[in-house]
Amino acid sequence: MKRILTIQDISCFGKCSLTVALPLLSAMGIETVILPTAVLSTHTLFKGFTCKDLSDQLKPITDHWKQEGITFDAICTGYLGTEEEIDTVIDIIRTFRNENTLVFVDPAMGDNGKLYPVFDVHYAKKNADLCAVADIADPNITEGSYLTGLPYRETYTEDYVKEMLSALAALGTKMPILTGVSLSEGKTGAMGYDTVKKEYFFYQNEKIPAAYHGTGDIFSSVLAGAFVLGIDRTEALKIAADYTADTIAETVKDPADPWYGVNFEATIPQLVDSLKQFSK
Ligand code: PXL
Repeated sequence: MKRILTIQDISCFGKCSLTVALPLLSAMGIETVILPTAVLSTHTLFKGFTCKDLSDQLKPITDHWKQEGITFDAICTGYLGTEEEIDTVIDIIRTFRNENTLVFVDPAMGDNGKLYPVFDVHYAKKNADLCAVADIADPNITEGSYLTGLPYRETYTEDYVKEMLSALAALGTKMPILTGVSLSEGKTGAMGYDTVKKEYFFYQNEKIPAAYHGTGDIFSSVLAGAFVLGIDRTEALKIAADYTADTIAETVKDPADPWYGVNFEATIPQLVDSLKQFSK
């Protein structure tokens, strides 16, 4: 069984970061080891959330794993929190990485042209150091713009997406993947660049006119899981994008309108089905 380490916060209420990565990766048949970087009462889009930083625990926990000889097929990072924490996570990646480890970075820090209110441009720039050690990094266009210094655009051409992918590759990421990319009216999806094969790849599906928190985390978890399972990059994009779209469609039907997070639990059977053709 493949084993992933996922490093991000645990927001007790709110369906994001570890509370989606753990169930989704487990459902995908991957042993999931968690390293919580902070514990929050809710994610940061709620007012008055509490936050206990766990940075000082990261080193003792990972030192113990090292002593035990624990290894990972992949190391994934999501929402972190401080610049110092990013440095610690880079150290952890260096300690546990070998030639077969997939390092997957989701530089979660903003959306719709803006950073989340808790972050500033220094934090955004520090994320570029993390992307530099990544095999795969999957920012959205907002994050890509903060990482590369290219202007954020609401409407754009394929050339703009390719320019941003090149700028992300120049940071050191082997396979940057931009998310939330719309290459034609009514569509959305992702486009990536494989710096080894020098090839672009993309997948688009129907855009559902609804926005919920946590969809980026869901997309990243499933995408990272699909790569770890050895699924081809375009198929991996399709699995992650279709699962995210199906989950948004399911959530739209919920009269409770849970803006704080999607009903990903309801669509786990679809995710599992979509993987059946790849099981060996
Ligand atoms: O979904 C990204 C995310 C993860 N964790 C926390 C957040 C957010 C986005 O706002 O606040 C704590």
